[in-house]
Amino acid sequence: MNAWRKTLTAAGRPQTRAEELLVETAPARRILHVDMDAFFASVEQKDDPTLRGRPLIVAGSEKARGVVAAASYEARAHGIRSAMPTSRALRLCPQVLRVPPRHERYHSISSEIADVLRSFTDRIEPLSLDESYLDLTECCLSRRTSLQTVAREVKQAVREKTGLTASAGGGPNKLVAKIASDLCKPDGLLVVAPARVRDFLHPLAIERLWGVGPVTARRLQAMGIRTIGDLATRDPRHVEGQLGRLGIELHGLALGIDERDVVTFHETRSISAETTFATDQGTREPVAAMIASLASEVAERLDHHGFAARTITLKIRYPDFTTVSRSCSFESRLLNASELTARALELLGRTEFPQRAIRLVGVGAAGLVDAERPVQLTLPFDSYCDAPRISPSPSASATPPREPSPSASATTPHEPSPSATTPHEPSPSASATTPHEPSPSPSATTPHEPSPRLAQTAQT
Ligand code: TTP
Ligand code: MG
Ligand code: MG
Repeated sequence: MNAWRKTLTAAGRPQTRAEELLVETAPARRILHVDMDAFFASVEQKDDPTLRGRPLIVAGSEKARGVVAAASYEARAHGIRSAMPTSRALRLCPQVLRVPPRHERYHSISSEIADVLRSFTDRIEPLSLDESYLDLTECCLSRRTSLQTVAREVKQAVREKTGLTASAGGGPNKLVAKIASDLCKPDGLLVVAPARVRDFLHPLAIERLWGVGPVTARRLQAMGIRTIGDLATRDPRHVEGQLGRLGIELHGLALGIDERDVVTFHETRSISAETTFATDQGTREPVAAMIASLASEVAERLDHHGFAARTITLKIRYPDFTTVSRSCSFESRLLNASELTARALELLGRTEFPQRAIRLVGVGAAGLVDAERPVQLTLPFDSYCDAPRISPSPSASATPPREPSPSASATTPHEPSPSATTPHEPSPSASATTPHEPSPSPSATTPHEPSPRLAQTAQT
């Protein structure tokens, strides 16, 4: 990360070709997304060899109106998917074997996987039991090794420790890493070099883009936008006119710009303060004053503990008790109350206030780091892939984009992500408890439709 990247990404996206080139040539991060293949089903097949190679679902019983948690790849060949009613899975493949879930076992394997991942880096962000982001920048640079080589080692180490396969996607940011690992499943490895990011993203269906749920996808399609490339070539002002701030964020992502940091588990602690108004507030002044007061309370507590925050969250409750939160992350430190206040007020602009009055407001700081901790340095060595430079394999990038499965919805019984189970509130991911999409940032428990929030500034 360098000063150019900071300036350009703070502006949202490069304005000229020269700026684009500067972003493209800035030293890139090495982000890896690792996701286990058919996780619960694979654990069952590993533990009981008689289940191997057979269509299998881990699911509640049909009689208890259970749903499929995981389907082996053999079962998927029959069209069976996660979140499908068990009864439907049985209709699609009458010979499918059903095993009830054993959550303790999956948790225990998940911690074995975490141990393996920690042997490569401590910059790990767990998203759910079977998937994590790793920031391998320092690991690659200090070992003078390509991301692809380290990714191969990660897969191998996971396999040796657990007997299970993982798919791994690598790239200069989370967006690319996650899409790459989805595309190369099962047991795949796909590393996208920074210079290939746009070639990689642009042919893909718009639903692949972070933050595009079914409702946003329909709105984009109504604008004639079907692929990520279609969105990238649109005038961002037009997209903003249609979708507001979300449109700008999605447009940046379509250009391959995603500065979100890998937020490690211990950094997901947060400090927050909130208050319920005596009467619902529909005007800006009292709300802004309360945000300023809450922000200074949070800043004082940060100071007291010697913390600085990377993520700020604004929580809003409307009179009907619908609660939403909006976040943004920063790689530079937020040190004082006025910065916190200014950012929280910006986030207020991403809520439905003042069209809807506010019952409760809260300000939270998350992604806490030691205020004294030195900023990570970027070393000069910049090799990304093995030589010769590896681009997405034609077979992987040619894979037809998978339509988002019904499991992407927030109502599926997905395992809560570890970060979502931390007792600290609010979650650094923006969440909306309203059942209506789009929320610009879905809940932390739905890693399949993650937040498009972008870092507003980059590290110094
Ligand atoms: P996923 O990683 O989404 O799926 P998967 O590992 O089964 O398959 P893939 O190879 O496509 O990654 O989810 C991990 C586990 O979380 C999954 O094995 C079971 C559980 N889960 C649910 O319980 N309900 C759901 O709706 C989904 C999607 C997953
Ligand atoms: Mg998985
Ligand atoms: Mg997963």
